[in-house]
Amino acid sequence: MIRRSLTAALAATASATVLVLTSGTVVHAGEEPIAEPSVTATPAGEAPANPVIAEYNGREINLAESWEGADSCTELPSGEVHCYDSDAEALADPELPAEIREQTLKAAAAPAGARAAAAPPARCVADYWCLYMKVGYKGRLLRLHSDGKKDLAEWGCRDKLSAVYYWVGRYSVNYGDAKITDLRSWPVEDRVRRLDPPGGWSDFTNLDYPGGGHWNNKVDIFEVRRA
Ligand SMILES: [Ca+2]
Repeated sequence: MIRRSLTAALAATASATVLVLTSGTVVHAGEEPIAEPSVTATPAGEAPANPVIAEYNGREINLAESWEGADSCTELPSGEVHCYDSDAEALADPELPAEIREQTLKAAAAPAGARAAAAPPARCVADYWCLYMKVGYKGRLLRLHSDGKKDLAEWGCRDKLSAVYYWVGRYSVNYGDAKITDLRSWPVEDRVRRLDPPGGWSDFTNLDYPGGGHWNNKVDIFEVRRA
C-alpha cells in the first residue's frame, strides 16, 4: 500500500519540479525519483522483440504481426495462447480451466433478467480480464489471466484498446485490479489509470484521460495485478 501511494504521488507530480514526499524525503530537480521500475516496452513504430506466438487453427501465428482473422485469443494457465474463430470454440478449449467454463456457461444459461445483471458481455469468460478492441465490448477480444505487465505491442493490441470487462465468477479468486498505461516521451509523464473490478468499462471514449481527452486507442501496457 505504501508503495502504491508513493507511486501515485510521484505520478501526480511533474518530474521537473522538486518533489516533497509525505515522508519528508526531498528529491531535487534533475534527480531520478524512486518509482516502480519502468516498463520495458516496445518503442512506438518498432516490431516487438518478444512477440506473442499463439496457436490458431492448428498453426502458429505471430500476434504482434497479425491475428490472421482470429476473433479472440486467450492466455491459458499453461502460458500458451490460443486463438479462436468463435466464442463456442474459446469456451470449449480443453485447456481452459473447467471451473471457468462452468461459471461462464451458468451465467449464459440464467434467465434473461438475471443474465443482464450477472453475465459478462459477449465472449468474455469468468475470472478473466477481457480486453476489447472496439467500444461496446466489440471487435477483437483478448482474454488475459496471469499476473503482470503485458506490453500490448507484443499482442498486436497497442493503441487499440476500447473497452474492458472483468466479471467475477468465483470470489475466492484474488481478482485484484488492473493498471492501464499510455507511454509518453520525456518530459511528459506516462499516463496511468487503475481499473477496479468487478465490472466493465464499455467505452473508453468516456474514460477521462489526464489533462483532457479520453483513453480510447491509447493503452500501451495492461497490467494485471492479482497480488
Ligand atoms: Ca499509446
